[in-house]
Amino acid sequence: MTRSRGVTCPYCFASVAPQRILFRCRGQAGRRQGCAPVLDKALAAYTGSTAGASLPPVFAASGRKGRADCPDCDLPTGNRACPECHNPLPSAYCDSPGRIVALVGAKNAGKSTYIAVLLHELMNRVGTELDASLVACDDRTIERYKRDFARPLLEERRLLPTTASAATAPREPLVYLLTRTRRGRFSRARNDSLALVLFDTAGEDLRSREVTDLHLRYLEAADAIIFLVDPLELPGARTGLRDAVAAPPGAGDDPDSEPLNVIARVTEALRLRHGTRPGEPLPVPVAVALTKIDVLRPGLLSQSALHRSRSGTGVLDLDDRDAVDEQVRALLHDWRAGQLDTYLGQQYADHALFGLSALGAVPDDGRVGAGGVRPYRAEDPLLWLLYRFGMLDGVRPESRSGG
Ligand SMILES: Nc1nc2c(ncn2[C@@H]2O[C@H](COP(=O)(O)OP(=O)(O)OP(=O)(O)O)[C@@H](O)[C@H]2O)c(=O)[nH]1
Ligand SMILES: [Mg+2]
Ligand SMILES: [Zn+2]
Ligand SMILES: [Zn+2]
Repeated sequence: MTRSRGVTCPYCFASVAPQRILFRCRGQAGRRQGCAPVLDKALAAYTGSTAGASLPPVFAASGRKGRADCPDCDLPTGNRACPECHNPLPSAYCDSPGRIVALVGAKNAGKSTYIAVLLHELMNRVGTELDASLVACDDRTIERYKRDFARPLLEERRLLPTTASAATAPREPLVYLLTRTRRGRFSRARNDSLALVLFDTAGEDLRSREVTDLHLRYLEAADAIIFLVDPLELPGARTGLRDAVAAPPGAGDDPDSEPLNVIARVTEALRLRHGTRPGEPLPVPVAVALTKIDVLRPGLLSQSALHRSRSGTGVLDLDDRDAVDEQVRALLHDWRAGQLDTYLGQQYADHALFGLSALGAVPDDGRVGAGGVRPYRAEDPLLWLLYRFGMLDGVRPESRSGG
């Protein structure tokens, strides 16, 4: 993928040349005589509120080394800001190749739940496995992750509310820096960093062709797509469900929310940016995941690739990958959703199929099941994307030719 050397602002998705990045004065702290806070109109326009928008001023400077002196108070600052929306551009974000991962799917597909669980996995079990740290790039990300995702779902074990449309609530991305230490056999350990931008879209906003401006820019800026599909919404999947699981009321009744129609709208947005001809496949890798696979009959999964846990050795097991891909493809075809696979194959140069469960069990009455959140293969799509981005090795344990 070719991208300009600039930075894509993770808040407004403007593409910013490095010399245009602004600095923000560090202001008055302790005995430091920095500039006083003033209302930042650009920032207030972005958040839709003046609350929290009174900050020390921004200024332009050639700050190639990541620092500049404030023209008013002479104090040096390393705080950078987007010239368009004035949101902070964390230095780790400016300095590392950023990858914007668009997480899309119909209403109720499981996007918010997935974000909560995936980030938690990366900060804990999977992070350890990969020798990787996941660190939030700004304070708002830390706060928002805690308030909107981790606390309700993981601590209080309540299901997350429907995500509000971007038309009514300002959407904020979650911006993280993922750093992996790699120890090559012959070379010294080195660190690879990747800025990961996740944006929790409201399924509601992907229902119509008039996707909001912000969504359009987000989708156009995406380096990879994770597309979540709820098997409960696939009419043909009903026979494969556990007896206790009822399809959601009205499932499959709204053609605008059908997975194929949602991905078609996303694809149209991506074509705008890439300027590809209609018959030409898009270069953006797409991970398509069936969510909530805990609702499937146990018999459907036994002796299948999806039933096995991943080996978990800090590499991508390509044999396992092929087997899961095959199995999910077979499930989609059995469920009369083979069209989805065919469409993705036509539109994208590279798509991979996954099956996962963020919760690990069917929730009950608005709450996570009694055993707590027990994710199953939730990290698989991200591992594949890391592999595609060159940050994770792929191996074939069974055939010794790989590696
Ligand atoms: N059985 C099961 N149900 C799940 C799982 N993840 C989510 N759900 C159910 O799906 C519902 C919707 O999940 P959300 O994560 O809020 O869905 P969303 O895609 O963010 O929906 P919108 O915000 O409306 O676009 C949850 O309230 C749960 O009932 C899972 O792993 N297993
Ligand atoms: Mg949501
Ligand atoms: Zn911006
Ligand atoms: Zn100043």
